[in-house]
Amino acid sequence: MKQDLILKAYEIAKERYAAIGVDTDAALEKLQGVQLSLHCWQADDVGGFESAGELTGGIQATGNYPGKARNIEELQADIEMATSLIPGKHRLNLHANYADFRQTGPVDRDQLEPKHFESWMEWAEKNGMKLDFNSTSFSHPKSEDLTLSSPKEDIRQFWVEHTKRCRAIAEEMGRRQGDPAILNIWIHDGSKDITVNRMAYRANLKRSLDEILEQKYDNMKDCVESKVFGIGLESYTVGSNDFYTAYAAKNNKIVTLDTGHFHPTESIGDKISSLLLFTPEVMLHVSRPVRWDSDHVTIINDETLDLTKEIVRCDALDRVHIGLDYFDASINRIGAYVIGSRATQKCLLQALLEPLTTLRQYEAEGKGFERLALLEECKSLPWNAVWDMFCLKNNVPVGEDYIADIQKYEQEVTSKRA
Ligand code: RNT
Ligand code: ZN
Repeated sequence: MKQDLILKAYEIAKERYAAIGVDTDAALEKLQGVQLSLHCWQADDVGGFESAGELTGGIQATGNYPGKARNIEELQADIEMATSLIPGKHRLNLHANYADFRQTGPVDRDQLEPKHFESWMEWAEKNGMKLDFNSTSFSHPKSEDLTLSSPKEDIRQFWVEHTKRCRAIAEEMGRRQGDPAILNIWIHDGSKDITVNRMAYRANLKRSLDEILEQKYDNMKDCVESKVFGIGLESYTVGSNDFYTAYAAKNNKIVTLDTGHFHPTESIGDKISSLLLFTPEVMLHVSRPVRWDSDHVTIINDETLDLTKEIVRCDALDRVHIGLDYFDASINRIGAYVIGSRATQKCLLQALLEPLTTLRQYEAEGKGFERLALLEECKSLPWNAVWDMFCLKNNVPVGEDYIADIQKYEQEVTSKRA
């Protein structure tokens, strides 16, 4: 798109927003400060590079679009490509099953150490990306229906040790990057059919978490992620929303809200203000559930807008970490990264452009019509001109121009992967 057109459109939008008391330059500056935590697992369908084993743990990436990353070099190249098309600076959210064993030789998950992520830390530093981290309880021979909640002491201990080591790795990442790495704990533990031991498994999980979290660290933060069900684990999930909300509130830990992990009409946005009154921060896994926890690519929709508006209305940009978590294997995977990241940023920008002062004044005065009218008008204000300006400023393609870049990368790189 022509630069002078973008600049002209921005000037007009700036004036239009100023008329309702919104400073577009300030919104751009705030958006610039938001770092998304990009999930490393979109480009290889959550496979990781430990072994060629199947994906387990009740999650599934559907589709077989050609070109998925087959090793760490390819994954890194794909992430570099994706981030070159996403405005701003972002973080990378690594999973424990993406360890690099090329220098050290392979070890089992209860033996992982920071050195197994050395090459990732070096790569991240070179690329100006900070890291976050996730323990991996799935896709492993010891990954039974129950892991941290297992009544089998050897299985439970194995996963306790794994998760402790993941915290130590996150601590090292955080120390090196001078900014805490966030360690997310999601386990699939649950039961396909009716269980008569709900309490026992939850008590085991509580005990495991207490053991795991005993060691205090300064350069990492812990968060726990609930869900409703997994595939093949439909009747019971040990780490439910109630379980982790209570655990986090009591232990001053962070809750991860995955937008696919709730009942279909539940508002994830509505949870932010409640959590932030009782827990230090919130981690998000932004995704797009379609009929179930399907992990479709995030787009601009009511749910994502509702979520980003709540973050801004709670004045909580510095307490909410925005991670992405979708994995679509049916379309170009790098394109999926770019669509979902840019959509999340576009939703945030719309949130930052709300005339909150006026809206709140209306509300205080009991002016319900005026509040609804202004909310409605905001939907068609020229936020897209501000977005184009953001892309221009960040030297990334404006509008649909990135489609061609992804097609070119597909032609030259990913289509050549057998
Ligand atoms: C699964 C959870 C979890 C995973 C990643 C790969 O339902 O959302 O966050 O997607 O650990
Ligand atoms: Zn998630």
